[in-house]
Amino acid sequence: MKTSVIGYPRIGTLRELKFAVEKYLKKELTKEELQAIASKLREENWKVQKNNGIDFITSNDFSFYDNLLDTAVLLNIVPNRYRQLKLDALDEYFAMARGYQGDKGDVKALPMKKWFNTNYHYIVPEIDDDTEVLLVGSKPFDEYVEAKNCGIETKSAIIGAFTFLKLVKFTGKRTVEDSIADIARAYSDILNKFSVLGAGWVQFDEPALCMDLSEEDIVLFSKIYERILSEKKNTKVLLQTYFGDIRDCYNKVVTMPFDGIGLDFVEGKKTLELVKSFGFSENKTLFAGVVNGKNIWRNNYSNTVNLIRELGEYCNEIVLSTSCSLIHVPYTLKNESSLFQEYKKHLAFAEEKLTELSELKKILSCSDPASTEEYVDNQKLFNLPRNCEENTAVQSAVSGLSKDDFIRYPDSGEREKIQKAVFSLPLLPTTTIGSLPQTAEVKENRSNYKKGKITFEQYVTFIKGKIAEWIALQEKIGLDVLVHGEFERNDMVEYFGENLDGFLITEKGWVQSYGTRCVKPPIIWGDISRSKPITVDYSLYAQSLTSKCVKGMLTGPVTILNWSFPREDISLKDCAFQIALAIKDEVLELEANGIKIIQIDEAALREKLPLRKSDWHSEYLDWAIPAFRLVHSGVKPETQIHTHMCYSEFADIIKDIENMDADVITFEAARSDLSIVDTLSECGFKTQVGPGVYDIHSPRIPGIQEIKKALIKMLEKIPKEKLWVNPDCGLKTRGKTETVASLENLVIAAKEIRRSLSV
Ligand code: THG
Ligand code: ZN
Repeated sequence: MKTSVIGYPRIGTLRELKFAVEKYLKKELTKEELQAIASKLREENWKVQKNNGIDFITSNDFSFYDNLLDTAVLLNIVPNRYRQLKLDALDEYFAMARGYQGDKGDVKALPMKKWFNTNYHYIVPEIDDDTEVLLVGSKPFDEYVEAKNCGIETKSAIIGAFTFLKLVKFTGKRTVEDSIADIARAYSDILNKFSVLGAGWVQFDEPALCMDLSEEDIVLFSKIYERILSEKKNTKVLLQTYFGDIRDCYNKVVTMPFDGIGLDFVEGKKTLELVKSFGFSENKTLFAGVVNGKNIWRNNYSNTVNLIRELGEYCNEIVLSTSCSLIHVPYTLKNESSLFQEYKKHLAFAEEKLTELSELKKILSCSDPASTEEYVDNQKLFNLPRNCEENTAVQSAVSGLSKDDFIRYPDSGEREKIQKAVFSLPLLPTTTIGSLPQTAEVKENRSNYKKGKITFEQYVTFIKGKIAEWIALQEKIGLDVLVHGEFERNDMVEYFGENLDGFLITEKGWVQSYGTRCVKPPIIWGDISRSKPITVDYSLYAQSLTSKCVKGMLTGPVTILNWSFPREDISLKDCAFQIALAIKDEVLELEANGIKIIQIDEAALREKLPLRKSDWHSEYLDWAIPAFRLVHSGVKPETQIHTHMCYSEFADIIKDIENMDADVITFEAARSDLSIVDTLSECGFKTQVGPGVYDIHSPRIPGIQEIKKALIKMLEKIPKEKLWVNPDCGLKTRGKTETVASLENLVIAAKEIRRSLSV
């Protein structure tokens, strides 16, 4: 039995790639220096897998920004506006990813979207009518050869043609159908090249097969792969699926001439059932995704051994694999020096998952697996109750919840009237989402305090200084509703993880979110509770500095849960309700202290919507929306509850979003051409809304005219009494100068439109 890894994290155990790319972009590193660092990181990754006995090691899982963008560039899919900048290849690539504003032009970045149900973002490539889809790049071949030169044979991972076509955006008249021939040609050429290089296997990643597929989708998939596979030579093809089961096309796929099929037995609820009911193919290898690539708990060897045995009845050859790429978990527990061994022994990050794969391989090659030392040790771990911090008070509070705990009175229409009178804000009130620039000095203050270099008083004094500086700046800019800026927070989820009971926090557990940006998801270890106020002091301090309203800033329960590593011993629903009760206490304490507007962010609400529509309500929305309602149901009618959501694909859950019963919702819109605005008007959305007027993911400063144009477009669809004016998302990743300039333009634009509305 062999072992395989679908993909490995690439940012570096200590985020070396992040720092190198950021330095390169600031012109503090040369292209050659950046390439050298990248090459070293790739080599380290391959070697750690090799040393852990992995048989199928992946190449081309590296990227300077994103693998889908890499695939687009590989296939010559570069919009003309980027070519016209006449930059060299790497800088053109970064221009697509981040936008470009400089002496050669001014172009926005391509849009970014969430990669299926994960916190990773991909860049959306664009095919227009001039695009000639053609294999022009060499990245996968170069990296394959590079690994070979390190003495390591790899399987190259390439996003498959079907998933690629499902995610790419067609901006002209051309359709998916028109592109089949060219795409298939390009992928055949990829296979041919690998054949010439003598590669044993290539892995085509097709997570899109785990979505609901229509008849047309299945036809499209078959058409493409029939062409690609018909030219297959010596290199074997692995069709790698993940993030669920492939129930809509399983039958079809097992009859097609793939050499291997990778199935997800962790998230794929029906995967085992599919294999058992329809069988597998005699001459194919099953890559069985049994080690969870998305969560950090140890694998239960007894369950896995039983599963593999069962599969053995249907498959001739099985390779043990991860359930998806390991890019969704941190690198290694080795760097966690302050996490107790009591905790650590229950956890497996990427590197520890490699060990699990090779231990499982060893165990399964034994005639009596249960007698092996590794198996016995693993069973000991699972037989002991995990030293779980049980909190019976929280457990009974959750089980005692009743219908009324989820309802806020009076209804939203009544509240809108009451609040209009209380706040007397102008038409089109201006605000920001919450976070303000996390500059080097802000991060340094935090790290100095954590390292014991400064006292708590010094730490707080710095933060208060920043709050005061930005309250003054926001007043000067002329914003209507202010924020304190979140200078005390590393991340909107990790911060609450640190301050609530029941979480474990890692030191170096970084997971890539987009480009060079990483997050450090907290681990939900036990029952969640709140033993002290968390945000009240800084909120009150900020409010004391101004006569304008300062929003209290909280993260909602669904987002805290979605951006943490969840427990698997209680339901997500119970866990969300525990968090909701804790955040509810914070809301009520802010309100009791005179904070009049409280924002409860649900940035990640959309992210964990199940991939299959039939699961949306029963498995997710039916508890996620109530969890949010639970947090704010107890506030006074005149307290205004805001929420914020990232990523604008809300059309199909817009009723559920309305049902959260917030008073104001701000969300991302700029990167998706304001298409959300149509959705809102079509469904008669009643909640006040602030669709972002400019994209904050790029350092570009939006012009006044550009913002006015966006507002005019919004006002065609949204009643002026319901519209707020704000950026797309929090401003933590931006610098101070560009932020002030952008917000100044935003306020000027809002004021000009306001004036034209009142005449
Ligand atoms: N928190 C978490 N997940 C997220 C977001 C978040 N996922 C979606 C979206 N927001 C991603 N956006 C970002 C934006 C900025 C950063 C990370 C994700 C960021 N990270 C710092 C970095 O990489 O330099 C690390 C944090 C630090 O230095 O303290 O800036 O907001 N959980
Ligand atoms: Zn956002």
